[in-house]
Amino acid sequence: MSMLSYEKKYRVRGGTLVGGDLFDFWVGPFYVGFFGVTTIFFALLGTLLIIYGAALQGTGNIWLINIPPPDLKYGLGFAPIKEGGLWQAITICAIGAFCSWALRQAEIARKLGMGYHIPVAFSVAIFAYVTLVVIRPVLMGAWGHGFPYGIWSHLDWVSNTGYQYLHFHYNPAHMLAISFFFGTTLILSLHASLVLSALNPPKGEPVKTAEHENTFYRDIVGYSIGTLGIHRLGLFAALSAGFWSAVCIVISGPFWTRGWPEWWGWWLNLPIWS
Ligand code: UQ2
Repeated sequence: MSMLSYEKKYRVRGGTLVGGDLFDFWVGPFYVGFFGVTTIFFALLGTLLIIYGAALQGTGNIWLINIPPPDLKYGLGFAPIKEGGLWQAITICAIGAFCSWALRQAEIARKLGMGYHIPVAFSVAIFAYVTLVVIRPVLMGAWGHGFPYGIWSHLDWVSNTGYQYLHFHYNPAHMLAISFFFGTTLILSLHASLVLSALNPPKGEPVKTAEHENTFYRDIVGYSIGTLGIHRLGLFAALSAGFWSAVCIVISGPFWTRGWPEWWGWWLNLPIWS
């Protein structure tokens, strides 16, 4: 543990959001905290419920395990445990674990005197998940609109839901989400390759600096966004991908029920064509 001398200086009390000093300690390298305990609780319970669901289904095949949401007839009520109630309990555990994890990130950030960028970023991923299993099902009036928990089954759900709107690629928010996903991989590859090329020169040559990085991009595209700027751009692009993903699915059903190709009728119906 080469970082231990540095870490010791920052392993300080305080910064907790609830419970004061109660869980303010470490186990080995891990900070515990109140939200470490709640994360373990929800994650463990949720995992056990998934294993129970697999046992009920009668499969140990990891690809085929499927825990479906309740039938639409149960609306927004609780369903019997073997008829979607399990999915509801697992959803509660998942949201409990994800939110606990975000709050633990916030507590650790406070201890270290850092900004809240990490919990904010993770919250956008939680938001995308919650949009799929809570916000959209509530807007459509039934938990049955959530996606099933299973590797194969959730892919079927995505495919079926997409075809329900005829051609999901005509969904403008879906277009934005895809562009941000691809854009994120583009700028991360630009950034990672630039940093590695500067920090891994040929044997015997000195490591290069940010001045070299700036100069490379000024030479090739006439502009360098800078070492801080590239990380701001990366965070913006990644969060935008998650945000527009949530938007593209939440508008499908609650706000647009026909095929997405038809949505573009507004363009064909502009008065400028007549
Ligand atoms: C950069 C810079 C970095 C980088 C990268 C760039 C020194 C180490 C990748 C180059 C990025 C540019 C020009 C923006 C590209 C924008 C889009 C939308 C593709 O200048 O500063 O820091 O990693």
